[in-house]
Amino acid sequence: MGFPKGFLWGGAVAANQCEGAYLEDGKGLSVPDMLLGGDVNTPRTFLPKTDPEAFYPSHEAVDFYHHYKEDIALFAEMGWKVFRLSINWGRIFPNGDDEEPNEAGLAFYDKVFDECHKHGMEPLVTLCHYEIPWNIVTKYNGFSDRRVIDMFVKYATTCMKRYKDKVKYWLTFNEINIACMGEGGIGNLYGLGLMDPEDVNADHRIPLNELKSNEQIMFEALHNEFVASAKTVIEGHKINPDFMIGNMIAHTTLYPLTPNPKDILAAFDEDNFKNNFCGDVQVRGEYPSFIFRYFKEHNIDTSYITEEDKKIIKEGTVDFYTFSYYMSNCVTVDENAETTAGNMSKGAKNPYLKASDWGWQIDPDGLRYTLNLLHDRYPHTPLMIVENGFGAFDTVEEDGSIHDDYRIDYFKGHIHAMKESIEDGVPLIGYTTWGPIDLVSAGTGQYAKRYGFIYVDRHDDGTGDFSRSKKDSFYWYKKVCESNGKEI
Ligand code: P53
Repeated sequence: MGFPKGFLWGGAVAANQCEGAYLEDGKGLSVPDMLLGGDVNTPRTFLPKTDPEAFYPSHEAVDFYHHYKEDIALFAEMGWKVFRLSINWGRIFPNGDDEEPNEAGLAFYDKVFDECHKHGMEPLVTLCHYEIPWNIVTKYNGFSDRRVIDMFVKYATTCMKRYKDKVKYWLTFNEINIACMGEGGIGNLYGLGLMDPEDVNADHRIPLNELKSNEQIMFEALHNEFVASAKTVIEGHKINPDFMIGNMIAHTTLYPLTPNPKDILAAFDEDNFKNNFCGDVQVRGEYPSFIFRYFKEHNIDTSYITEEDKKIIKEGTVDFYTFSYYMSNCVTVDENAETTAGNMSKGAKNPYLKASDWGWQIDPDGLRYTLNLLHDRYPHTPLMIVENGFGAFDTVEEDGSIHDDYRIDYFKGHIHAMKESIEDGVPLIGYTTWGPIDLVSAGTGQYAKRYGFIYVDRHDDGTGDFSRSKKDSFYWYKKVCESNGKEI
């Protein structure tokens, strides 16, 4: 059977991780602009009073802002059908609460989308990929303030009206469930724009995982994002009924570590909380019953879930379900079990799997399992994998070549798993690999954690000339796209 005709092959980036030009053409500051880099053992730190001496990786990133023509031409050379990117909210509404949008920001994305179409690629746009304007954090405490719902909807509909004939595929919030992934300040700040006033005004570096967080506020803010997302779906369909508007879930697939029924249940509960809760709200249009037990046991007052909001959430369900898949983890009640390395998405170590240098366990079979689980759960909803990839150190040989067979191996396994799922009858419509061009890591802020088919000469000490070159994986993925997945 193989991949269906018209399958959407491509790659995915986020504005804050590739554009740079962080204050150009009227852009306002956003959350990632306040973050310094870390590494596998050292969390990123937050430093709100921008320090001219410090190195903020998002400020220049890989300078896609000035290289987009060259980069899109390289993507097209691989035979892509789709390019997933985010619009940086702060380019359009620099403070988030501005009356009028910033024309220079809108004009930039016009040029980017025109360039995509010139090469026969559909843009797939994420409206908010960890890019909440900084002013919304400091003035409103992010999405905890209900007024931010309408600010987001105004931003989203401004984009949807402007680009209604250029963009068909939209995603509302990147990895909306990141707040449930147990990383304290990271989920709260990246995903929801929440900060304690004391932390906002800090004049010293604070490790991201040490930012203060409060579950009651977190769930209210998440609820406000659900409402903002649903309203965007409703309004978007009025702007263009052909729009496909989706959600986006960070799917870390979870297995019980042992056949101990306690482990089975622990994995089941954690999977519901981390992976299913947000997806259920956005696909089925209502809060799943299991989450109310969690709320009760954690003393969450749910009076913020109003009848009016419930109607909006019911009406604004998504047209397709999209997710990132990088790894699987194990869950156990055994507190002495060995855990995986890395500073994001920790779990118990699976003795059958190898991991990347960042401790992310490599599990292509888990992707077939995940696709089938999701199809069972949401039988009438098309699925799309919008992030999958392998962060690794790359070595540039003397002649400039980069032999990244480890990356090719990773992709081979995962694309094979997709093929298997399609045989199983899963309605998978597309696949965009993460970071097709090297970019700044969200978790660690590193350049050295490279994902690309295209290498960028830019390093964690701030050196490099931003020149682009093709890795071996570039030629390999080109064959995959051009043969519609026949040649893996
Ligand atoms: P980095 C954690 C777990 C799974 C996906 O991640 C995650 C995260 C947060 O780091 O994020 C997504 O760069 C995210 C991208 C990010 C990518 O995964 O830490 O949507 O912005 O770059 C890879 O290696």
